[in-house]
Amino acid sequence: MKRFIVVVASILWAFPSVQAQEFRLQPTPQEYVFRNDSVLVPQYYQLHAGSSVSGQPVLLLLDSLMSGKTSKADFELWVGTQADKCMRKYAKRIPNKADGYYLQIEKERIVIAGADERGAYYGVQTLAQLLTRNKLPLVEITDYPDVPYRGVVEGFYGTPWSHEARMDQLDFYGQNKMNVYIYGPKDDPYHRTPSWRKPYPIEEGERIKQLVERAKQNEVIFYWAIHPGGDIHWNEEDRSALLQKFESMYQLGVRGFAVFFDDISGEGTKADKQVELLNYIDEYFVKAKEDVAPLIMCPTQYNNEWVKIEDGYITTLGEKLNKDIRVMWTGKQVVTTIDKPTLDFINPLLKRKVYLWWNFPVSDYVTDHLLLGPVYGNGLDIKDEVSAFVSNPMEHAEASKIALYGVADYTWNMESYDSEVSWKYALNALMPTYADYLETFAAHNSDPGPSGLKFRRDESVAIQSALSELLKNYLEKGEITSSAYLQVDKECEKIMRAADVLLASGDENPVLLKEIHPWLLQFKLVGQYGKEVLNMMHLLSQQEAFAQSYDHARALQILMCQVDASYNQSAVRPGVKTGSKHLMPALDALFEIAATRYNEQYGAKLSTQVYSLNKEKEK
Ligand code: LTM
Repeated sequence: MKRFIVVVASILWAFPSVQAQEFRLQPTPQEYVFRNDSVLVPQYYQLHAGSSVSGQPVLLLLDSLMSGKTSKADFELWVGTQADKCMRKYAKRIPNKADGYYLQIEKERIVIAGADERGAYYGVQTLAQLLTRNKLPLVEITDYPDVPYRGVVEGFYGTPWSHEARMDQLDFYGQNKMNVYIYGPKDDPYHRTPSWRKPYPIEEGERIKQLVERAKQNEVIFYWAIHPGGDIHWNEEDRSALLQKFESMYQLGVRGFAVFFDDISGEGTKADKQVELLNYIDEYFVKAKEDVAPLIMCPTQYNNEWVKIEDGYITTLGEKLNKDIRVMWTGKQVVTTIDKPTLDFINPLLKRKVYLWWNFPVSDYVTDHLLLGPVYGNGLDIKDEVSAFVSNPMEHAEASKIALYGVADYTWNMESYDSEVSWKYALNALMPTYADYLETFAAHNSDPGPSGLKFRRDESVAIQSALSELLKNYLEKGEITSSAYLQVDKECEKIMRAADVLLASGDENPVLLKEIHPWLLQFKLVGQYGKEVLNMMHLLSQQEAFAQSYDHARALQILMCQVDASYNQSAVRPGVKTGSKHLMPALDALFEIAATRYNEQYGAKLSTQVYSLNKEKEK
């Protein structure tokens, strides 16, 4: 139970500039009390920093946030960890949890006391959020994460993130209190077959150095993963090739290592050989170095459904892998939400708490879709069953932040996690000015569509029942239900408006805009199409007007096919799908019914089938 949670009536008072959205701390702190008072952000302050944080990111961040440091100021800022003498007074208030911190803001002082150095850093990150307001609220926060390691595994197939995207992501992780980034893009040849044995060319090595440095500044552990299983020979030559590669990464500054054996067949899948290699790396590299984080591995059987107890793969890992080696796990299936029974099954077999590799919002198996919906469906009772929780994102780095924001919130404080609330704040964080428009877009771009992996998400939630009511009554009774009709009509207008506003949003978030551009073009057409299909329904008694409406709807179908055939073409699943779970199927069905009725009524021969490029090619 939380010790105290009093808030929040006063928060709006404390932040009079808040209009669109109430102020909220991200991720949601464990315990906080806002007093009904505030203090102006001090122009000058006297800094008292404990020696445990000197020269650390915590002070760099503080410096970047608050100018006016002077020994003469009355306002004091105390920062340190429980290892510092100057923090003794607060010892009882510092949570006894890794990455935890205590933050107190009073009229004449701020105190940031970390359980450890990263905790102090997170205290400063919380202060950074409070500093975005005109005045600082008087507050006391006791905070720590539920899951010890939280973050991202760049582990997808497709175009790896750019260097700039990765640098920016690392800042995002720091701001959202995520402490792990695992580098393992499947299509980096130096990570996987064929070139895992080779060192990076000098320029690429330099970029990795920069990533490591940026990770450090953000208190993120940078892991570099190797994926040798596709062509590894279980001999000394390959073992030393792998160790040499790790050594070359160590020389670049990397202090976290992982070995992935997912998605392979043949020789590389042998459990006893994997164990032998991993234990060797653990003993003669990871532990011998003394400054390297615990080794992580991804097994070949990496989800409950694939476990074959009888072949001994999982039990061999469980029994023979050194205890310190972390084992990744994707859940019940490859792409799925995570529940406690899944973990109750696998943890005893592996004899450790799994290092969760969550395949969301990754879209490499459905590249024609964007996965921009809320993070929901994971158990709120699993914090004690996982050693870490990392999310595998989309190749669209900026768009992935919508989900990553939710993952950061969920893994920090499960009990308080509210997926809808978190999602809305995520949208606001990405596009403060146009958050409502982005929400309209994201609400219709959440579901991956049908795939072999059978993972589905809610989509178009607000309009779902109106769509089915409209369709059912039109199909079965030939009736237009006016409330549902108006709701769908309004939504289509919202869609067109959102698409235009976002397409013209310029400087608001150009990186995001570039990533989602093809889907925005398609989205606008969907809105226009919806409007025209609704017109068709309404105009059935007016032959000429109906025919014009029909022509336009048909033209929009052709334009949508053209967008689908022109953008995102190199992908596994080429094309651009939007609103594909509920909206488009309902609109297409309404189109077909309206056209059929028209033909019956006027003895016409309009095509009643939705235009499709494939059907045209077949002709
Ligand atoms: O999930 C794992 C462990 N491996 C791969 C990922 O690289 C891939 O991104 C996801 C989603 O397609 N599926 C996998 O099997």
